[in-house]
Amino acid sequence: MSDTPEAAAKPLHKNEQLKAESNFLRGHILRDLEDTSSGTIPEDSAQLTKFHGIYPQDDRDLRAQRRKEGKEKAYIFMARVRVPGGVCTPRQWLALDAIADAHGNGTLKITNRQSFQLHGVIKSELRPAIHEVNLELLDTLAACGDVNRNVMCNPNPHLSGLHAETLAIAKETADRLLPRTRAYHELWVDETLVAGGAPAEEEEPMYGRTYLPRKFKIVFAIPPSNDVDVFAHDLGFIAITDGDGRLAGFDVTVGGGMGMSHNQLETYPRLAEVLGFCLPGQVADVAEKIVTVQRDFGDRTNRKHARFKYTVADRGLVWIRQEVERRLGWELGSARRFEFTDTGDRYGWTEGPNGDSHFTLFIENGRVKDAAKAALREIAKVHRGDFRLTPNQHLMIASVSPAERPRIEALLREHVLDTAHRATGLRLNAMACVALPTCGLALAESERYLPDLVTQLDAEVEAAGLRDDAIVIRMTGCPNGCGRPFLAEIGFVGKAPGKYNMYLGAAFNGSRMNTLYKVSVAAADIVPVVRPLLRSYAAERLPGERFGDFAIRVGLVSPTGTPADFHDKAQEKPAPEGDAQA
Ligand code: SRM
Ligand code: SF4
Repeated sequence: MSDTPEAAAKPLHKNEQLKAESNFLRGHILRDLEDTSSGTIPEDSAQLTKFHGIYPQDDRDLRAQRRKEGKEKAYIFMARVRVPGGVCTPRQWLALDAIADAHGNGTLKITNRQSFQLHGVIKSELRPAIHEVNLELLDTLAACGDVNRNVMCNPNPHLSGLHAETLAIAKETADRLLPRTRAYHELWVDETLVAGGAPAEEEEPMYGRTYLPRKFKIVFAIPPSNDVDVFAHDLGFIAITDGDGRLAGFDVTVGGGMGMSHNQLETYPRLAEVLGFCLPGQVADVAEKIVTVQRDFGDRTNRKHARFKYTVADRGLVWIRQEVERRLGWELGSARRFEFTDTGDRYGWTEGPNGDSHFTLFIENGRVKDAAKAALREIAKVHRGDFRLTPNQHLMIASVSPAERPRIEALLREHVLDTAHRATGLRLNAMACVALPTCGLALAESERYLPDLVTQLDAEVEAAGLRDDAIVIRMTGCPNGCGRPFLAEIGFVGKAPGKYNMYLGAAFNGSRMNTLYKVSVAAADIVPVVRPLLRSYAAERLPGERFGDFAIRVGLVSPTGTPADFHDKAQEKPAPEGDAQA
C-alpha cells in the first residue's frame, strides 16, 4: 500500500499475496498440521502460524546427527503466549507449568516482552497445548506475525494508582488492536475449522486482508523506570503525571526498533522519537491511527525495510505527526518532560502503599526450569496475588498481603530463591536472547553462553571493586536484536559460532544506543578485552558516572552518529544466517 514511486515500481513481497489469499489467516494450516508424514509444516503455513503465535523450529543441537542418520531434522514448535502487561494469575502459572511438562520441553521461558514461550512442542502436541492455554483464558493470538504484538507495561504495582490506570489503558489498547479473524478460535479453541472452504464472511476492520507490512510493538513506560526500553519499540507511551502525582496523559514515541542484518547498511537499529502528547482517554485511538499509518505507508515490497522505524525515518517525524493528526481529526499536544533513571528491575521485596508487598525474583534469562520451576509451582499453589513478568525476563510475585507474606518468605527461603538477587550488579543487569538450540536465525550462542561469560567477568568485576555497580550487559545470537543489545552499555551480537561484535556506550537509562567497538571478538578473547575497560572505569570514573557514559567520555567509542556505526567497517563476510550449526 506504500505510495512512494520506488515502492510502486517494486513487486510486493510474496508474503503479501499469501496473507491476502489466506482467508483471514486460515490458509492450509489445518491440513498441514494433520499431515503426519513430516514433523513440520510447509513454508506458507509457517508464515501464517506466526499470526497464531507459533513458530516451527528444529533442535539445532541434533542437526548434524540427524543428517548423518539420514533422518529429517528434529522438528519442534515454539508457541508464544500473549500476556498484556505481563500480568497473570497463579492458576494460569500452574496451567502453563503443566502444559510445558505435558506438551513441551518442560521449561517455561519468560520473554523480554512479558510473554511466555513454550519450547520443544512436537507437531502432534501443538493443538492440545494451545487448546489448554486457551482454557486458562490466555492465548497465543498475535503474539507473532505482521500485527500488533503483546503490549508491554511497567509491571510494578507498588506505583499504585498510576500503574493500575496505565495497565488498564495498555490492556484496552491491546484489545483494540487484536485481529478479529475467527480463524484462531476455529483452529485452536472450538476446533471447527474446515480446511480450505469458502472465504469466511468476516472482515478485519482495521488491519484489512493483508494485515501490516511487518510486526508492530507497543509499550507503556512509567518514569523514572524505563524497564520496557521505550525507545526500542515502534510505538511507546510514557506516563506523565500532574503536580499531584496523578496520571495526566502520555508522551507518544514512534519509530524505534533494534533489528539489522550484518553488513547491510540500509538496515539499522533506531531510537524512537517523541511525537507529542495525548490524554489517557485518547491512547487507544492514537495507537490505532498510528498503526493504520504504518498499514498504509509501510514498505510491503521489502521485509528488511518494512518496520515502522523505516517509515518514520524515510518520511520524517513532521509528516508522521500530520498524517496521524489528520486521521485523528485533532492535534496531539506538545510533549511534556519526563526523566528515566534506568532500565533494570528492582529485585527482592518492595512495599506497596496499600500494605501489600511484591517480590521480584531474578531468573537468569527468563528460563524457568528444574528446581526453580518446582519451587514456583509450590508458591503458585498458595499465592493469592498475581504474577508479573518483567521486561527484563524476571518474575514478580506481586500483591502479597501481610498475612500471606510469611508463607511466601518461607517458601522462597526453603527453595533458596530469596538470595538469587544478591548477584553482582553485572549479572542482575544481564540479558540474553534465546538463540541456540531453538532459534533458526542464531549465528552464535546467547542464552546458554552469557551466564558463563558473566561468571568469568564477575571475577574481574570483583577484582576491580565493582561488585555492586549496575552495568547493563546484553547478548544476542544474531543482529536481529531480540535482547535489545544496542541499548546495552556492553553489547555482544553474534557474528558466527563463537564470534561476537562488541558494542559500547549506551546510556544506562536506555536513551542512547551504543556503537560498534570491536568486530568478531572470539569468545575466548572477551574477558581479556573487557578486563582493562573495567579496571580503568573503576579507577578513572567520575562520581556517579555510568559505564556507558564513561566509555564515551574517555573515547572508547563515539556516540552513535549514523546507521553505519552498527556495521563492521571491515565489511567482513558473515556466515549465512541460520547456518551457524547446520
Ligand atoms: Fe525476537 C525473531 C525471540 C524480542 C527482534 N525473535 C525472533 C524469533 C522468533 C526467531 C525467528 O523468527 O525464527 C526468536 C525465537 C527464538 C526462540 O527459539 O525462542 C525470537 N524475540 C525473541 C525473544 C523470546 C527473546 C528473549 O529471549 O526474550 C523475545 C520475545 C518477545 C515477545 O514476547 O514477543 C524477542 N525480538 C525481540 C525484541 C526485543 C523487543 O521487542 O523488545 C526485538 C528487537 C526490537 C524490534 O523488534 O526491533 C526482536 N526478533 C526480532 C527480529 C528482527 C526484527 C527486525 O525488525 O528486523 C526477528 C527476525 C524477524 O522478525 O525477521 C526476531
Ligand atoms: Fe534468535 Fe537472533 Fe533473536 Fe537471538 S537475536 S533470538 S539469535 S533471532
